[in-house]
Amino acid sequence: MNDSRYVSTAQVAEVLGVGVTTVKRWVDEGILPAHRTAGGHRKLLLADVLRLARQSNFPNQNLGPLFAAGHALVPAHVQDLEQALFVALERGDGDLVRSLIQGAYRRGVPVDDLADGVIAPAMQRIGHDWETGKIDVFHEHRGSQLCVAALHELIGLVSSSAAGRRPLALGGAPEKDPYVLTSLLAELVLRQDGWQVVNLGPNTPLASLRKAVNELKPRLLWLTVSYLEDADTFLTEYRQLYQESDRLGVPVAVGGRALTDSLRARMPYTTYGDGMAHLSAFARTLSPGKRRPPRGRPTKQSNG
Ligand code: B12
Repeated sequence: MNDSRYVSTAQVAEVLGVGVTTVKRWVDEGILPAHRTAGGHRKLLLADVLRLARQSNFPNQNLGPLFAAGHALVPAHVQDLEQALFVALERGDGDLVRSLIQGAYRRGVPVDDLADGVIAPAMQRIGHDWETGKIDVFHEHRGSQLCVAALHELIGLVSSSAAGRRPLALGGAPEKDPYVLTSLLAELVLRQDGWQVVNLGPNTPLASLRKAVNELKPRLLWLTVSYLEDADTFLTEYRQLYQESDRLGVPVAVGGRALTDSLRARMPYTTYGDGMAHLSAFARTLSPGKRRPPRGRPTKQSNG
């Protein structure tokens, strides 16, 4: 069976513009972990290859051939991709939404760029069309559901096989906050960077998140806040969560549309980000083995 999560050593050599022996050496040295498929062949995970390509930026790399035939229509530029996704979401074309999102990732667009440059702006336009009465609320719900479904499918594709222990990230959105995409994108970005992730998703009571921090002892806690019913209650519960995380040495990354400047001024946190690229950049500082290596020869990933 042809499993699209895997690529062969020959394909990797071709798209990274290096020799097959070089790829085999990386496999032997553990830079690229190898897997046996059901048929007994040695294969590499697409997610590992894309990460290596992003980290090392090989001078002769051309990721085009990694494109499955069905993804040939994915636009090359982020703005065109955003326009195409917006149209597909508003039209309710689930197959196209899936092709665009998966195709873009396969083509080498990192999940953080996909989140900040494609998905968030496309959803913002959908919200605007709803606000101005151009579309009905059902169009907006349908678009959100299709986007969530396509991103769930991406989880398997981005999840790295990096050998050994991977650092754990934990996160979610507070009680009454119904937004799903934000946490899902945080999960994808962190998985892409080689983390293990426990995503508690929307509507998570902060007292329970505090228990989860205690029990799971993550290396990073993220909190995404898109909607707040009562800022004062949130602040009280959030401060307790932060205190506990701080006591355990767990850094806290926060973001989301509901965290206004004035609210943030009253909150302790380790880092705040406007987008998923900021979350990814911060997460990389916590996991030295996963830092983007300087151009040139890639290094073996250390075990977080
Ligand atoms: C989808 C959607 C919904 C869906 C959510 C479905 C779901 N399962 O997720 C549902 C139907 C629940 C919904 C409900 C409502 N919604 Co609504 N919704 C949206 C919409 C269209 C998209 C939101 C989204 O998912 N965006 C995608 C995410 C990924 O983008 P983002 O939020 O910008 O997040 C980025 C950054 O903030 C950052 N970030 C986020 N979290 C984190 C965390 C960390 C650690 C870091 C570093 C960064 C970071 O990175 C992200 C990517 O760049 C927005 C429009 C918009 N402008 O976004 C309206 C919008 C937010 N909704 C709006 C409204 C009015 C409502 C309702 C009140 C409607 C109603 N009358 O019922 C309810 C309120 C529900 C509630 N309790 O909040 C308004 C809010 C207006 C305002 N000023 O507050 C908006 C802006 C639409 C509009 N233009 O009017 N909504």
